[in-house]
Amino acid sequence: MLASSIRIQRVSLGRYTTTGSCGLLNVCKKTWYSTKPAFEIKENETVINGKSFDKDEWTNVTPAILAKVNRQLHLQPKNPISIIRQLIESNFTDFKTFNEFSPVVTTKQNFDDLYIPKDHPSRTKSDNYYFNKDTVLRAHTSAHQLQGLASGENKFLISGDVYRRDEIDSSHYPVFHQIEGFFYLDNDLTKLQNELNRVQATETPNIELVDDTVIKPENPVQACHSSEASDLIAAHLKHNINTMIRNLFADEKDLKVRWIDAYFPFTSPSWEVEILYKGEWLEVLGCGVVNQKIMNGAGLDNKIGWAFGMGLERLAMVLFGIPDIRLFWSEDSRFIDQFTPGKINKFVPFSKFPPCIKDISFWLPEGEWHENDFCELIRGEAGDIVENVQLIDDFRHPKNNKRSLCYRINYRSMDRNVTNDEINEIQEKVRRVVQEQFKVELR
Ligand code: FA5
Ligand code: MG
Repeated sequence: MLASSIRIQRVSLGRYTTTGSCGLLNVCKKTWYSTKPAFEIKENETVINGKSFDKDEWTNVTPAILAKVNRQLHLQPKNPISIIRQLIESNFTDFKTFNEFSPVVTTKQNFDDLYIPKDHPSRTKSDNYYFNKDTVLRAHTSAHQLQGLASGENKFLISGDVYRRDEIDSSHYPVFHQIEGFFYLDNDLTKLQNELNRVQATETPNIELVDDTVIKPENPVQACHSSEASDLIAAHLKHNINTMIRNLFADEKDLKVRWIDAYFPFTSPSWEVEILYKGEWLEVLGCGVVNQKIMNGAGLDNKIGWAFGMGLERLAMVLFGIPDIRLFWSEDSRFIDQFTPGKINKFVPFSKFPPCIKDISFWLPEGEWHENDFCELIRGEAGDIVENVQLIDDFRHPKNNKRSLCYRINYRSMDRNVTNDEINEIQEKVRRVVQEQFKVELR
Protein backbone atom coordinates (compact mmCIF):
# COMPACT_ATOMS: atom_id res chain seq x y z
CA MET A 1 0.00 0.00 0.00
CA LEU A 2 1.21 3.48 -0.72
CA ALA A 3 1.04 6.14 1.96
CA SER A 4 -2.46 7.50 1.90
CA SER A 5 -1.39 11.13 1.69
CA ILE A 6 -0.23 10.74 -1.88
CA ARG A 7 -1.78 7.41 -2.79
CA ILE A 8 -2.72 7.59 -6.42
CA GLN A 9 -6.41 7.30 -6.96
CA ARG A 10 -6.90 4.46 -9.37
CA VAL A 11 -8.58 5.37 -12.58
CA SER A 12 -11.99 4.15 -13.25
CA LEU A 13 -13.40 4.91 -16.65
CA GLY A 14 -16.16 6.71 -14.88
CA ARG A 15 -14.51 8.49 -12.01
CA TYR A 16 -11.97 11.20 -11.72
CA THR A 17 -8.35 10.72 -10.80
CA THR A 18 -5.68 12.96 -9.39
CA THR A 19 -2.89 11.99 -11.72
CA GLY A 20 -1.68 14.20 -14.53
CA SER A 21 0.52 13.50 -17.51
CA CYS A 22 4.22 13.00 -18.15
CA GLY A 23 5.04 10.03 -20.30
CA LEU A 24 8.22 8.12 -20.78
CA LEU A 25 9.78 7.05 -23.98
CA ASN A 26 11.58 3.78 -24.25
CA VAL A 27 13.51 2.87 -27.32
CA CYS A 28 14.29 -0.75 -28.05
CA LYS A 29 15.02 -2.55 -31.25
CA LYS A 30 14.09 -6.00 -30.16
CA THR A 31 11.49 -8.21 -31.76
CA TRP A 32 9.74 -10.53 -29.33
CA TYR A 33 7.96 -13.82 -29.93
CA SER A 34 9.27 -15.21 -33.17
CA THR A 35 6.01 -17.10 -33.88
CA LYS A 36 3.97 -13.91 -34.01
CA PRO A 37 6.26 -11.00 -34.78
CA ALA A 38 4.97 -8.59 -32.17
CA PHE A 39 6.64 -5.22 -32.16
CA GLU A 40 9.57 -3.05 -32.95
CA ILE A 41 10.17 0.38 -31.48
CA LYS A 42 12.02 2.46 -34.07
CA GLU A 43 13.26 6.00 -33.91
CA ASN A 44 10.17 7.59 -35.42
CA GLU A 45 7.57 4.85 -35.37
CA THR A 46 6.32 1.85 -33.45
CA VAL A 47 5.47 -1.29 -35.38
CA ILE A 48 3.05 -3.74 -33.83
CA ASN A 49 1.75 -6.87 -35.55
CA GLY A 50 2.73 -5.44 -38.92
CA LYS A 51 1.07 -2.03 -38.39
CA SER A 52 3.13 1.08 -37.97
CA PHE A 53 2.28 4.15 -35.87
CA ASP A 54 4.20 7.41 -36.06
CA LYS A 55 5.55 8.61 -32.75
CA ASP A 56 4.65 11.99 -31.30
CA GLU A 57 4.69 13.73 -27.95
CA TRP A 58 1.99 11.34 -26.70
CA THR A 59 4.02 8.17 -27.30
CA ASN A 60 4.63 6.28 -24.06
CA VAL A 61 4.29 2.57 -24.91
CA THR A 62 7.21 0.57 -23.52
CA PRO A 63 8.85 -2.67 -24.69
CA ALA A 64 7.72 -4.38 -21.47
CA ILE A 65 4.08 -3.59 -22.20
CA LEU A 66 4.18 -4.33 -25.92
CA ALA A 67 5.65 -7.76 -25.12
CA LYS A 68 2.32 -8.62 -23.46
CA VAL A 69 0.10 -7.79 -26.41
CA ASN A 70 0.17 -11.20 -28.07
CA ARG A 71 -0.01 -13.30 -24.93
CA GLN A 72 -3.84 -13.38 -24.97
CA LEU A 73 -4.23 -15.11 -21.60
CA HIS A 74 -8.01 -15.06 -22.06
CA LEU A 75 -7.59 -17.49 -24.95
CA GLN A 76 -5.09 -19.91 -23.35
CA PRO A 77 -7.39 -22.82 -22.39
CA LYS A 78 -5.63 -23.72 -19.13
CA ASN A 79 -5.11 -20.18 -17.90
CA PRO A 80 -7.55 -19.26 -15.08
CA ILE A 81 -8.39 -16.04 -16.95
CA SER A 82 -9.65 -18.08 -19.88
CA ILE A 83 -11.45 -20.56 -17.60
CA ILE A 84 -13.34 -17.68 -15.95
CA ARG A 85 -14.16 -16.15 -19.33
CA GLN A 86 -15.69 -19.40 -20.50
CA LEU A 87 -17.67 -19.85 -17.29
CA ILE A 88 -19.09 -16.36 -17.73
CA GLU A 89 -19.91 -17.03 -21.37
CA SER A 90 -21.77 -20.19 -20.34
CA ASN A 91 -24.22 -17.94 -18.43
CA PHE A 92 -25.07 -16.07 -21.61
CA THR A 93 -25.59 -18.96 -23.98
CA ASP A 94 -27.34 -17.10 -26.78
CA PHE A 95 -24.90 -14.18 -26.79
CA LYS A 96 -22.46 -13.80 -29.66
CA THR A 97 -18.84 -13.73 -28.40
CA PHE A 98 -16.02 -11.54 -29.68
CA ASN A 99 -12.68 -12.49 -28.13
CA GLU A 100 -10.16 -11.43 -30.73
CA PHE A 101 -10.53 -7.70 -31.28
CA SER A 102 -7.08 -6.10 -31.40
CA PRO A 103 -6.14 -4.18 -28.23
CA VAL A 104 -4.62 -1.46 -30.42
CA VAL A 105 -7.51 1.01 -30.81
CA THR A 106 -8.09 4.62 -31.73
CA THR A 107 -8.71 7.25 -29.08
CA LYS A 108 -12.06 7.66 -30.84
CA GLN A 109 -12.96 4.07 -29.98
CA ASN A 110 -11.60 4.18 -26.44
CA PHE A 111 -13.01 7.61 -25.47
CA ASP A 112 -14.93 9.71 -28.03
CA ASP A 113 -17.41 7.04 -29.15
CA LEU A 114 -18.31 6.55 -25.49
CA TYR A 115 -18.86 10.27 -24.87
CA ILE A 116 -15.92 10.50 -22.47
CA PRO A 117 -15.24 14.26 -22.35
CA LYS A 118 -12.09 15.61 -23.99
CA ASP A 119 -10.75 16.83 -20.64
CA HIS A 120 -11.64 13.69 -18.67
CA PRO A 121 -8.66 12.58 -16.55
CA SER A 122 -9.00 8.97 -17.70
CA ARG A 123 -7.47 10.15 -21.01
CA THR A 124 -4.13 11.28 -19.55
CA LYS A 125 -0.74 9.92 -20.57
CA SER A 126 -0.10 9.01 -16.95
CA ASP A 127 -2.97 6.54 -17.03
CA ASN A 128 -2.76 5.07 -20.54
CA TYR A 129 -0.33 3.60 -23.04
CA TYR A 130 -0.33 5.73 -26.16
CA PHE A 131 1.26 4.92 -29.53
CA ASN A 132 0.52 8.50 -30.50
CA LYS A 133 -2.20 11.07 -29.92
CA ASP A 134 -4.74 9.04 -31.94
CA THR A 135 -3.84 5.46 -31.02
CA VAL A 136 -3.80 3.76 -27.65
CA LEU A 137 -3.81 0.32 -26.05
CA ARG A 138 -7.45 -0.08 -25.03
CA ALA A 139 -8.14 0.75 -21.40
CA HIS A 140 -11.44 -1.14 -21.36
CA THR A 141 -13.42 -3.52 -23.53
CA SER A 142 -16.09 -0.82 -23.89
CA ALA A 143 -13.85 0.48 -26.70
CA HIS A 144 -15.47 -2.20 -28.89
CA GLN A 145 -19.13 -1.53 -28.16
CA LEU A 146 -19.70 0.03 -31.58
CA GLN A 147 -18.00 -2.88 -33.35
CA GLY A 148 -20.31 -5.24 -31.48
CA LEU A 149 -23.34 -3.18 -32.48
CA ALA A 150 -22.17 -3.02 -36.10
CA SER A 151 -22.30 -6.82 -36.21
CA GLY A 152 -26.10 -6.60 -36.03
CA GLU A 153 -26.26 -8.81 -32.91
CA ASN A 154 -28.50 -7.57 -30.09
CA LYS A 155 -26.70 -9.62 -27.40
CA PHE A 156 -22.98 -10.00 -27.29
CA LEU A 157 -19.92 -10.41 -25.08
CA ILE A 158 -16.46 -8.99 -25.76
CA SER A 159 -13.40 -10.13 -23.85
CA GLY A 160 -9.80 -9.01 -24.06
CA ASP A 161 -6.66 -7.70 -22.43
CA VAL A 162 -6.84 -4.05 -21.29
CA TYR A 163 -4.00 -1.72 -20.37
CA ARG A 164 -3.70 0.95 -17.69
CA ARG A 165 -0.64 2.52 -16.13
CA ASP A 166 -0.86 1.89 -12.45
CA GLU A 167 0.92 1.35 -9.16
CA ILE A 168 2.71 -1.94 -8.36
CA ASP A 169 1.44 -4.46 -5.83
CA SER A 170 -0.03 -7.95 -5.62
CA SER A 171 -3.38 -6.93 -7.10
CA HIS A 172 -2.29 -4.36 -9.68
CA TYR A 173 -0.67 -5.10 -12.98
CA PRO A 174 -0.58 -2.82 -16.04
CA VAL A 175 -2.46 -5.38 -18.10
CA PHE A 176 -5.62 -7.09 -16.94
CA HIS A 177 -8.64 -8.60 -18.66
CA GLN A 178 -12.24 -7.57 -18.97
CA ILE A 179 -15.41 -9.01 -20.37
CA GLU A 180 -18.06 -6.67 -21.68
CA GLY A 181 -21.71 -7.64 -21.97
CA PHE A 182 -24.22 -5.83 -24.15
CA PHE A 183 -27.95 -6.43 -24.67
CA TYR A 184 -30.71 -4.42 -26.32
CA LEU A 185 -34.31 -4.79 -27.25
CA ASP A 186 -37.20 -2.79 -28.76
CA ASN A 187 -38.11 0.09 -26.50
CA ASP A 188 -41.62 -1.29 -26.03
CA LEU A 189 -43.02 -1.85 -22.54
CA THR A 190 -44.82 -5.11 -23.40
CA LYS A 191 -41.81 -6.61 -25.08
CA LEU A 192 -39.51 -5.48 -22.27
CA GLN A 193 -41.85 -6.93 -19.64
CA ASN A 194 -42.14 -10.25 -21.52
CA GLU A 195 -38.39 -10.53 -21.80
CA LEU A 196 -37.96 -9.80 -18.10
CA ASN A 197 -40.58 -12.44 -17.23
CA ARG A 198 -38.79 -14.92 -19.47
CA VAL A 199 -35.42 -14.60 -17.73
CA GLN A 200 -36.92 -14.37 -14.26
CA ALA A 201 -38.86 -17.58 -14.84
CA THR A 202 -35.77 -19.67 -15.53
CA GLU A 203 -33.48 -18.67 -12.68
CA THR A 204 -33.93 -17.21 -9.23
CA PRO A 205 -30.54 -16.28 -7.86
CA ASN A 206 -30.19 -17.36 -4.29
CA ILE A 207 -27.95 -14.66 -2.86
CA GLU A 208 -28.10 -12.14 -0.12
CA LEU A 209 -28.59 -8.92 -2.04
CA VAL A 210 -27.92 -5.45 -0.77
CA ASP A 211 -29.44 -3.07 -3.28
CA ASP A 212 -30.75 0.14 -1.86
CA THR A 213 -29.94 2.17 -4.95
CA VAL A 214 -32.73 4.49 -6.02
CA ILE A 215 -33.00 6.70 -9.05
CA LYS A 216 -31.83 10.19 -8.11
CA PRO A 217 -30.67 13.33 -9.92
CA GLU A 218 -27.00 12.32 -9.68
CA ASN A 219 -27.74 8.96 -11.32
CA PRO A 220 -30.79 9.64 -13.43
CA VAL A 221 -32.98 7.92 -15.97
CA GLN A 222 -32.03 9.44 -19.34
CA ALA A 223 -34.39 12.21 -20.43
CA CYS A 224 -35.22 10.32 -23.63
CA HIS A 225 -36.30 7.18 -21.72
CA SER A 226 -39.53 6.60 -19.85
CA SER A 227 -38.90 5.55 -16.27
CA GLU A 228 -40.91 2.35 -16.91
CA ALA A 229 -38.70 1.28 -19.83
CA SER A 230 -35.51 2.21 -17.99
CA ASP A 231 -36.65 0.28 -14.89
CA LEU A 232 -37.50 -2.81 -16.94
CA ILE A 233 -34.18 -2.92 -18.77
CA ALA A 234 -32.35 -2.25 -15.48
CA ALA A 235 -34.22 -5.10 -13.78
CA HIS A 236 -33.19 -7.37 -16.69
CA LEU A 237 -29.55 -6.29 -16.28
CA LYS A 238 -29.60 -6.83 -12.52
CA HIS A 239 -31.22 -10.24 -12.81
CA ASN A 240 -28.66 -11.40 -15.39
CA ILE A 241 -25.73 -10.20 -13.31
CA ASN A 242 -26.97 -11.56 -10.01
CA THR A 243 -27.56 -14.95 -11.63
CA MET A 244 -24.13 -15.00 -13.22
CA ILE A 245 -22.42 -14.14 -9.92
CA ARG A 246 -24.41 -16.80 -8.10
CA ASN A 247 -23.33 -19.41 -10.66
CA LEU A 248 -19.68 -18.37 -10.55
CA PHE A 249 -19.63 -18.60 -6.77
CA ALA A 250 -21.65 -21.80 -6.64
CA ASP A 251 -19.54 -23.11 -3.76
CA GLU A 252 -19.87 -20.00 -1.60
CA LYS A 253 -22.75 -20.59 0.76
CA ASP A 254 -23.16 -17.10 2.18
CA LEU A 255 -22.60 -14.94 -0.82
CA LYS A 256 -23.39 -11.26 -0.38
CA VAL A 257 -23.71 -9.00 -3.39
CA ARG A 258 -24.00 -5.22 -3.13
CA TRP A 259 -25.17 -2.77 -5.79
CA ILE A 260 -23.98 0.81 -5.48
CA ASP A 261 -24.50 3.92 -7.59
CA ALA A 262 -21.75 4.77 -10.06
CA TYR A 263 -21.05 7.13 -12.91
CA PHE A 264 -19.97 6.33 -16.47
CA PRO A 265 -20.38 8.75 -19.39
CA PHE A 266 -21.68 5.87 -21.53
CA THR A 267 -24.48 4.64 -19.22
CA SER A 268 -27.21 6.18 -17.06
CA PRO A 269 -28.31 5.13 -14.58
CA SER A 270 -25.02 3.38 -13.71
CA TRP A 271 -23.98 0.99 -10.97
CA GLU A 272 -21.04 -0.95 -9.65
CA VAL A 273 -21.35 -4.38 -8.14
CA GLU A 274 -19.32 -5.58 -5.21
CA ILE A 275 -19.16 -8.98 -3.58
CA LEU A 276 -18.40 -9.66 0.06
CA TYR A 277 -15.56 -12.10 0.08
CA LYS A 278 -13.75 -13.10 3.25
CA GLY A 279 -15.01 -9.97 4.98
CA GLU A 280 -14.02 -7.50 2.26
CA TRP A 281 -16.12 -5.79 -0.40
CA LEU A 282 -14.56 -6.42 -3.79
CA GLU A 283 -15.63 -4.35 -6.80
CA VAL A 284 -16.20 -6.70 -9.71
CA LEU A 285 -18.00 -4.74 -12.41
CA GLY A 286 -19.47 -1.51 -13.68
CA CYS A 287 -22.72 -1.38 -15.64
CA GLY A 288 -25.82 0.56 -16.55
CA VAL A 289 -28.47 1.52 -19.09
CA VAL A 290 -26.68 2.37 -22.34
CA ASN A 291 -26.41 6.06 -23.22
CA GLN A 292 -29.07 6.42 -25.92
CA LYS A 293 -26.70 8.51 -28.06
CA ILE A 294 -24.65 5.34 -28.58
CA MET A 295 -27.73 3.41 -29.68
CA ASN A 296 -28.92 6.22 -31.95
CA GLY A 297 -25.45 6.58 -33.48
CA ALA A 298 -25.65 2.93 -34.47
CA GLY A 299 -29.04 3.48 -36.11
CA LEU A 300 -30.92 1.82 -33.22
CA ASP A 301 -33.11 4.75 -32.18
CA ASN A 302 -36.09 2.62 -31.16
CA LYS A 303 -34.04 0.21 -28.98
CA ILE A 304 -32.99 0.36 -25.34
CA GLY A 305 -30.05 -1.54 -23.89
CA TRP A 306 -27.77 -2.38 -21.00
CA ALA A 307 -24.03 -2.96 -20.80
CA PHE A 308 -21.56 -4.17 -18.20
CA GLY A 309 -17.75 -4.43 -17.97
CA MET A 310 -16.21 -6.87 -15.55
CA GLY A 311 -12.59 -7.48 -14.53
CA LEU A 312 -11.48 -11.11 -14.74
CA GLU A 313 -8.31 -11.07 -12.59
CA ARG A 314 -10.00 -10.16 -9.33
CA LEU A 315 -12.59 -12.89 -9.79
CA ALA A 316 -9.95 -15.42 -10.76
CA MET A 317 -7.76 -14.52 -7.76
CA VAL A 318 -10.68 -15.09 -5.43
CA LEU A 319 -12.10 -18.21 -7.06
CA PHE A 320 -8.79 -20.00 -7.67
CA GLY A 321 -7.06 -18.65 -4.55
CA ILE A 322 -4.27 -17.03 -6.57
CA PRO A 323 -2.33 -14.68 -4.26
CA ASP A 324 -0.37 -12.60 -6.77
CA ILE A 325 -1.62 -11.08 -10.02
CA ARG A 326 1.77 -11.68 -11.71
CA LEU A 327 1.19 -15.43 -11.54
CA PHE A 328 -1.35 -15.34 -14.40
CA TRP A 329 1.56 -14.43 -16.67
CA SER A 330 3.82 -17.23 -15.45
CA GLU A 331 4.91 -19.72 -18.06
CA ASP A 332 6.14 -22.07 -15.33
CA SER A 333 4.50 -25.48 -15.72
CA ARG A 334 4.11 -25.68 -11.92
CA PHE A 335 1.53 -22.92 -12.33
CA ILE A 336 -0.27 -23.64 -15.56
CA ASP A 337 -0.44 -27.43 -15.16
CA GLN A 338 -2.58 -27.02 -12.05
CA PHE A 339 -5.60 -25.95 -14.09
CA THR A 340 -8.12 -27.73 -16.27
CA PRO A 341 -10.42 -26.02 -18.79
CA GLY A 342 -13.97 -25.67 -17.42
CA LYS A 343 -12.98 -26.26 -13.81
CA ILE A 344 -12.33 -24.06 -10.78
CA ASN A 345 -9.81 -25.58 -8.38
CA LYS A 346 -7.71 -23.99 -5.67
CA PHE A 347 -4.16 -23.06 -6.60
CA VAL A 348 -1.48 -24.84 -4.57
CA PRO A 349 1.40 -22.39 -4.08
CA PHE A 350 4.83 -23.60 -4.93
CA SER A 351 7.45 -22.49 -2.48
CA LYS A 352 7.59 -18.74 -2.01
CA PHE A 353 11.07 -17.53 -2.82
CA PRO A 354 12.70 -14.98 -0.53
CA PRO A 355 12.39 -11.29 -1.39
CA CYS A 356 15.25 -8.89 -1.86
CA ILE A 357 14.41 -5.41 -0.62
CA LYS A 358 16.08 -2.20 -1.80
CA ASP A 359 15.29 1.41 -1.00
CA ILE A 360 15.76 4.39 -3.23
CA SER A 361 15.64 7.98 -1.90
CA PHE A 362 15.89 11.21 -3.78
CA TRP A 363 15.23 14.94 -3.72
CA LEU A 364 12.56 15.97 -6.19
CA PRO A 365 13.15 18.79 -8.67
CA GLU A 366 10.58 21.59 -8.99
CA GLY A 367 7.31 20.66 -10.70
CA GLU A 368 4.88 17.79 -10.59
CA TRP A 369 5.62 14.23 -9.50
CA HIS A 370 3.62 11.36 -11.01
CA GLU A 371 4.00 8.09 -9.20
CA ASN A 372 2.56 6.04 -12.11
CA ASP A 373 5.46 7.21 -14.26
CA PHE A 374 7.94 6.16 -11.59
CA CYS A 375 6.34 2.70 -11.28
CA GLU A 376 6.30 2.36 -15.06
CA LEU A 377 9.99 3.09 -15.22
CA ILE A 378 10.75 0.45 -12.59
CA ARG A 379 8.67 -2.09 -14.50
CA GLY A 380 10.56 -1.21 -17.65
CA GLU A 381 13.95 -1.81 -16.01
CA ALA A 382 13.14 -4.72 -13.72
CA GLY A 383 10.07 -6.41 -15.23
CA ASP A 384 7.98 -8.92 -13.30
CA ILE A 385 10.65 -9.41 -10.67
CA VAL A 386 9.25 -6.36 -8.86
CA GLU A 387 6.60 -7.52 -6.42
CA ASN A 388 5.66 -4.12 -5.07
CA VAL A 389 6.79 -0.54 -4.70
CA GLN A 390 5.94 1.29 -1.52
CA LEU A 391 6.42 4.90 -0.49
CA ILE A 392 8.00 4.72 2.96
CA ASP A 393 9.07 8.31 3.53
CA ASP A 394 7.87 11.66 2.26
CA PHE A 395 9.70 14.55 3.82
CA ARG A 396 10.07 18.27 3.20
CA HIS A 397 13.27 20.03 4.28
CA PRO A 398 12.30 22.80 6.73
CA LYS A 399 14.95 25.22 5.44
CA ASN A 400 15.07 24.92 1.67
CA ASN A 401 11.54 23.43 1.33
CA LYS A 402 12.82 20.65 -0.95
CA ARG A 403 10.82 17.42 -0.94
CA SER A 404 12.49 14.06 -0.50
CA LEU A 405 10.88 10.68 -1.17
CA CYS A 406 11.99 7.21 -0.25
CA TYR A 407 10.51 4.18 -1.99
CA ARG A 408 11.01 0.58 -0.95
CA ILE A 409 11.21 -1.81 -3.90
CA ASN A 410 10.47 -5.41 -3.10
CA TYR A 411 12.11 -7.73 -5.65
CA ARG A 412 10.97 -11.34 -5.66
CA SER A 413 10.82 -13.89 -8.44
CA MET A 414 7.79 -16.15 -8.61
CA ASP A 415 9.78 -19.17 -9.71
CA ARG A 416 13.38 -18.98 -8.47
CA ASN A 417 15.76 -17.52 -5.93
CA VAL A 418 17.21 -14.14 -6.83
CA THR A 419 20.77 -13.28 -5.82
CA ASN A 420 21.72 -10.07 -4.10
CA ASP A 421 24.28 -9.38 -6.84
CA GLU A 422 21.73 -9.63 -9.61
CA ILE A 423 19.30 -7.36 -7.75
CA ASN A 424 22.06 -4.87 -7.00
CA GLU A 425 22.71 -4.66 -10.70
CA ILE A 426 19.02 -4.03 -11.46
CA GLN A 427 18.77 -1.51 -8.63
CA GLU A 428 21.79 0.35 -9.99
CA LYS A 429 20.09 0.57 -13.39
CA VAL A 430 16.87 1.75 -11.77
CA ARG A 431 18.75 4.45 -9.86
CA ARG A 432 20.50 5.63 -12.98
CA VAL A 433 17.37 5.80 -15.09
CA VAL A 434 15.30 7.45 -12.35
CA GLN A 435 17.97 10.11 -12.06
CA GLU A 436 18.13 10.67 -15.82
CA GLN A 437 14.40 10.65 -16.54
CA PHE A 438 13.11 12.59 -13.57
CA LYS A 439 16.14 14.80 -12.94
CA VAL A 440 16.04 13.89 -9.25
CA GLU A 441 18.99 14.16 -6.92
CA LEU A 442 19.70 10.71 -5.52
CA ARG A 443 20.45 10.50 -1.82
C1 FA5 B 1 -14.85 0.30 -16.87
O1 FA5 B 1 -13.83 -0.11 -17.34
C2 FA5 B 1 -16.13 0.44 -17.70
N1 FA5 B 1 -15.77 0.28 -19.09
C3 FA5 B 1 -17.14 -0.62 -17.25
C4 FA5 B 1 -18.50 -0.48 -17.88
C5 FA5 B 1 -18.81 -1.17 -19.06
C6 FA5 B 1 -19.44 0.37 -17.30
C7 FA5 B 1 -20.05 -1.02 -19.66
C8 FA5 B 1 -20.69 0.51 -17.89
C9 FA5 B 1 -20.98 -0.18 -19.05
P1 FA5 B 1 -13.93 0.38 -14.42
O2 FA5 B 1 -12.76 1.23 -14.72
O3 FA5 B 1 -14.61 0.57 -13.13
O4 FA5 B 1 -15.05 0.55 -15.56
O5 FA5 B 1 -13.50 -1.14 -14.53
C10 FA5 B 1 -14.46 -2.19 -14.59
C11 FA5 B 1 -13.96 -3.37 -13.81
O6 FA5 B 1 -12.65 -3.76 -14.25
C12 FA5 B 1 -13.78 -3.11 -12.32
O7 FA5 B 1 -15.00 -3.26 -11.63
C13 FA5 B 1 -12.79 -4.18 -11.92
O8 FA5 B 1 -13.40 -5.45 -11.81
C14 FA5 B 1 -11.90 -4.22 -13.15
N2 FA5 B 1 -10.71 -3.39 -12.93
C15 FA5 B 1 -10.59 -2.04 -13.06
N3 FA5 B 1 -9.34 -1.64 -12.78
C16 FA5 B 1 -8.64 -2.76 -12.46
C17 FA5 B 1 -7.28 -3.02 -12.10
N4 FA5 B 1 -6.38 -2.03 -12.01
N5 FA5 B 1 -6.92 -4.29 -11.83
C18 FA5 B 1 -7.81 -5.29 -11.94
N6 FA5 B 1 -9.10 -5.12 -12.28
C19 FA5 B 1 -9.52 -3.88 -12.54
MG1 MG C 1 -14.78 0.94 -11.21
